[in-house]
Amino acid sequence: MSKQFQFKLVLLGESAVGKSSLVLRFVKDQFDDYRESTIGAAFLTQTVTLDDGTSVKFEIWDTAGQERYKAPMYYRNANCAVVVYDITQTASLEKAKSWIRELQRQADPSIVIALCGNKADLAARRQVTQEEAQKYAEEEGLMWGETSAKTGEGVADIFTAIAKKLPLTAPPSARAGGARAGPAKTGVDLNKQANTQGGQNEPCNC
Ligand SMILES: Nc1nc2c(ncn2[C@@H]2O[C@H](COP(=O)(O)OP(=O)(O)O)[C@@H](O)[C@H]2O)c(=O)[nH]1
Ligand SMILES: [Mg+2]
Repeated sequence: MSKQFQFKLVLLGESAVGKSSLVLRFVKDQFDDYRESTIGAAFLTQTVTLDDGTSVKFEIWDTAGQERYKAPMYYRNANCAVVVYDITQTASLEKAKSWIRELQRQADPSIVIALCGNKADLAARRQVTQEEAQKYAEEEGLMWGETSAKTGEGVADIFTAIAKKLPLTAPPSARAGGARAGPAKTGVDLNKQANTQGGQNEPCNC
């Protein structure tokens, strides 16, 4: 049987950079120009299958509005974070950098962080160059990519790159909190891991 892993992924970034749109594109392959802001935290899952057949299931936590004061709750136990900025808004990169500093200080030290420049379809209005963002990401040891939730460009790539970067052979403590589906669907590794963490078989909804 192929290996299956499950990880918690959080999206962070300034409001309106396209976090919810990226999730919608990744999970449902849809885009909506007029979508309403997310109320509360949305929780979705999507699985990426790697070339060797390993499947990586992401539990995706999308934040909305209340990030500022509830952020630690979102990124607690996160295995990976996608920090999003809008390539047409310089200020959104500054905001992304402040999120990254916070994650580097407060999140699990093994967290995999990807910096994501969204709205790549609006290149004519670009304010953040690829060079600037990529240089910053390199200095901080982050993954980096540009995406367009609107066209779909780069979206699957960034999640697949994260899946490849995650410690798929690491000790259980490096992985997500618990198996959501029953034992038959989640794979041996995942269940073993859930048991070692005090029987947390449900994701944290707090
Ligand atoms: N042109 C373009 N617009 C986008 C893209 N991603 C999101 N948007 C638009 O930006 C606005 C904010 O998106 P949303 O996903 O709600 O941002 P969030 O607040 O970060 O979750 C919406 O009007 C989206 O339709 C993109 O890649 N390209
Ligand atoms: Mg949103």
